[in-house]
Amino acid sequence: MSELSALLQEDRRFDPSAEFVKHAHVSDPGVYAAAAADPEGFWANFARELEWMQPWSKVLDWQPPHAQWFVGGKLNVAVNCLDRHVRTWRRNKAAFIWEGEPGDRRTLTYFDLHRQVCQFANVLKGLGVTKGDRVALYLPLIPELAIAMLACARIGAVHSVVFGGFSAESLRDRINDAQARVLVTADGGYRRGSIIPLKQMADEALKETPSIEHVVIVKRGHGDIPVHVTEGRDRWYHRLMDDASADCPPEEMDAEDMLYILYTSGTTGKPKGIVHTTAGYLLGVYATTKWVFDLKDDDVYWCTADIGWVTGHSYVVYGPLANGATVVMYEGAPDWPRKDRFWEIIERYGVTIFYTAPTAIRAFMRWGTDWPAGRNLSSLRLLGSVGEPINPEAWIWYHQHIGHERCPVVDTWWQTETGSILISPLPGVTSTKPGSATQPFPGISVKVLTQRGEDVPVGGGLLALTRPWPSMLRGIYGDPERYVQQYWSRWSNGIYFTGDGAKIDEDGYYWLLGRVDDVLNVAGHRIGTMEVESALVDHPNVAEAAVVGRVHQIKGHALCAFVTVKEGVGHSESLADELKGHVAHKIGAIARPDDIIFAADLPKTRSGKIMRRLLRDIADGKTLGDTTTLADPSVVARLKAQYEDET
Ligand code: 7RM
Repeated sequence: MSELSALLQEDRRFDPSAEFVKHAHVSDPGVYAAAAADPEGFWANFARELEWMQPWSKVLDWQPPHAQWFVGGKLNVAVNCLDRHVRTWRRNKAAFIWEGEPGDRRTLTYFDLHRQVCQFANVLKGLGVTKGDRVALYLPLIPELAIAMLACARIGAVHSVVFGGFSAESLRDRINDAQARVLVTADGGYRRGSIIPLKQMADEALKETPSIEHVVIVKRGHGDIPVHVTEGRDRWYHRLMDDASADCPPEEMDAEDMLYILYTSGTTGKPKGIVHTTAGYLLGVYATTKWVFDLKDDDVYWCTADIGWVTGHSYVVYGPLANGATVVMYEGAPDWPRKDRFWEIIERYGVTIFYTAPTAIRAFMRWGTDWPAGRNLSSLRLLGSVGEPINPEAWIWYHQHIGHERCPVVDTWWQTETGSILISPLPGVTSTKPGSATQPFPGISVKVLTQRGEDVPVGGGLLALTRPWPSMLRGIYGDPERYVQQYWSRWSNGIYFTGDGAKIDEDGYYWLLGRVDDVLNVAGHRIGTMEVESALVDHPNVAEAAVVGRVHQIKGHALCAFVTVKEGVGHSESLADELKGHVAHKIGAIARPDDIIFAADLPKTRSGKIMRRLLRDIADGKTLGDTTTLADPSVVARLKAQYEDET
């Protein structure tokens, strides 16, 4: 692999500065050995920093592949994120500093947030929601989304957030899979100056969601977003809140009670409902937010992710609030109205910790250094990256032009399933190498294995997790078999398969190499090739479709769809556009294919499997490798010639 050798030539190193080390939460490299010698003791010590209603009797009960952490312990996530701080000097500390894309601004203190969470918890109770019920949240990036999540946590309801960029059909499928009783949505949100009509899309979904009894609508717009209110079913958030009491005793939750479900793409057409529970998840996000970001009370912390993704759940809401941090939230796009919107926000609020995705960094690089140079970024002291491998050039650019060579860069590897960061530098300890996520977090056991499960001490293979960790997923909602088969069956029962390729270098540093399954990472978003294929073949003119990722300068991967059409249908530009629109309508704009390539045939093995590897090579313009297992090798040659003609 040529990408691999390029990575291994990356031998620049960046040590933490003496100044940073002096004040860091962790500066002693001994934490690694101590945690490795007694991982359960390590997690138990950290767990004592949380607030418990009843202590646990056993740290870990591991019946592979089912783990229970902090057995017998009772606690409430909202208490840990709010009440605990409200009782201290943090009562009037800013919890959220929010900015809407059109420029509206709001600040909520911990006291404000606590009150509104309690009120909304009472609203949910008033609608009949009780412990264990599912509540679907389809909202823009506004404080009410975090309020609704925490309100669910307070009364023991299970939230399922659906990213506002997903289509009505995607929302419908998630609501039905989770059997949600209540949907909380908004009139709409703002993105690049235009309105996303969430309620209108929700209405479309609600035609086929029999489990939903009530809909709550947050008024986000300024009267500029039309909403249809269905009497008896729909209610305005602000009206319900006006009448709600701010007194809501928290539900005592078992350590293993469900906290939320979040759908993510996998290797089949149907997204998986990843289940996270109370204590282990809270501990994982609490510990990693504190140590990886070196979070202190005077920090102003900004993670740019949308709350609709796991990064937003863990590092906009639960992790930072559990730490009592001040969190910046921004609703919109980085280039609206100008390409320095992020740098303007950092300057305005004095952001000290900034966490974003490589795809954004590569876009900033393309826009040029004048934009960040025109703003005062001197408040920054730490930079983070997440979502996909960061190429060394982007890492160096980020370090130079945003961090002014003063800020450590933490490249954090994790997944929806892992709940919290598992591989990352500790900024006061780790010497970083651009492009490497460096080392497993203390207490985490990682290995690189071959297909057959042999240990790879140095070199490339598949990334595996060899011990359970507190914030691990507890299952796939409603599908226990898929949980076992998807994650725990590649090797021995008890070794978790991440779906990622990785390489360990001579210094024991991990280099993440991207997905090895049918999951693509497009602009930091996880998209299943099968989902896009299903959406394409759903179109009446399409016979077959195969979707692959093509290497893309900014987005990491672009979606490239090879399509065969039905008898009598012609290949045309207008059909290609129609198919792109069809996918966007079915799944959401994030899944809109970049290229549609009409093919006479798709290359298949003799057993009829589409050879995606060959299609990937065609899309990347590589010379083709071995095609001898193909049923008809000429299909590929024709396709390649055609692709080169068309692009
Ligand atoms: C947090 C998140 C998970 C997939 C994962 C990887 C990729 C995430 C990094 C990364 C290289 C990183 N959750 N990934 N972080 N690859 N370096 N620092 O993104 O469930 O949406 O995606 O993302 O392939 O398996 S996710």
